[in-house]
Amino acid sequence: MVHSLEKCIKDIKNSKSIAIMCHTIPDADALASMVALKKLIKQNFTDENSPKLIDLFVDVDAEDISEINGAIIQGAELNTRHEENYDLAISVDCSSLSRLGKYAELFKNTKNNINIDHHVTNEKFADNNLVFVTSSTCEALYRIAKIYNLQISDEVCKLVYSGIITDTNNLTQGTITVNTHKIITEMVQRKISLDALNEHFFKNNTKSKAYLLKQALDSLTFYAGDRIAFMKLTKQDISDCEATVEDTYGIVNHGTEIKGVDIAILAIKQEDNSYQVSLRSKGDVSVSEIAVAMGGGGHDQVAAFHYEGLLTDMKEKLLPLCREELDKHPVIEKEALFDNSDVSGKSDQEKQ
Ligand SMILES: [Mn+2]
Repeated sequence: MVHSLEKCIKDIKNSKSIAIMCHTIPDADALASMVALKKLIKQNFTDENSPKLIDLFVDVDAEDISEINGAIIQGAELNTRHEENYDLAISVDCSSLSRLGKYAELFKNTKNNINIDHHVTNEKFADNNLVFVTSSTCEALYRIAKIYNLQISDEVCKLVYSGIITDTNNLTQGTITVNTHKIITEMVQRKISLDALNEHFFKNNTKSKAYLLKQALDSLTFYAGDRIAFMKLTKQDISDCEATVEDTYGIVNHGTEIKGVDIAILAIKQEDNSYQVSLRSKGDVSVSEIAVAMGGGGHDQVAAFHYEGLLTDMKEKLLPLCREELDKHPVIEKEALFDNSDVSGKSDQEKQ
């Protein structure tokens, strides 16, 4: 890893033009890692003598980026191609070449390319693949910056923090490690206003998103002895609620918040009648292999796939896979979380 990391840093130093891109239908981690990477490169590898052209690309319509995530890229120019051929292309937060959407071509055709990501299912599609098992791509970038002793500005910290909290549902899921907490400690020590970021990402839902959630909850159905919670939406629902595609993020988590539910599914019918399906799980139940079997990918507890065909056919394939996974993890009675036997009411004298 160190070797390829060194080569990446060298490539970044030596490139005069760089195209940074992330996956289509970008989430906060994808957008924040693009902007953070651009800032890191500008702050550490450029000056008047060695200017660099750094362009950001993401295959998405502007109206499909929510106000909340829009704040991340505000003022950062997107999708303007200033160069025909770039010296270097870097993809962030993207597990496969095809997820770059229409910019996959640009990535593939750039003579040097780097893939920085944290998805365990990453297909290592670049010349140089930096895939870290971390909470988020933002955390991976921060780690790289620390390894190379790069200058990390407060603004970069704010972006990194945003990527971490959004990819871990406010530190409640995903691959959170001691390192994740160390980074947050460093940010608290730097007196970065984390409260404002928490409020922005977690207490800032639009009315449209609330209506969309209502619509999704209306469709809630249970399977496998109530261990699977299934919800569906359509693109029509999204426009009826005046919501955006991004407003659908997080809705699937409401399924796993239900007692006894181990797998939550949200299927969103697209305009072409195909389905974008999100999967969530909790405990030891993993949805990553299920997503792969359905043609997608992701993490143990967070995964997704795209399905061409009818909803009934999709469910006929998906639900048995889920049941198979659930059979590997039978319901066991949960141990008491707290041990209060030492304060059970009887006085110590009585016990003797
Ligand atoms: Mn991510």
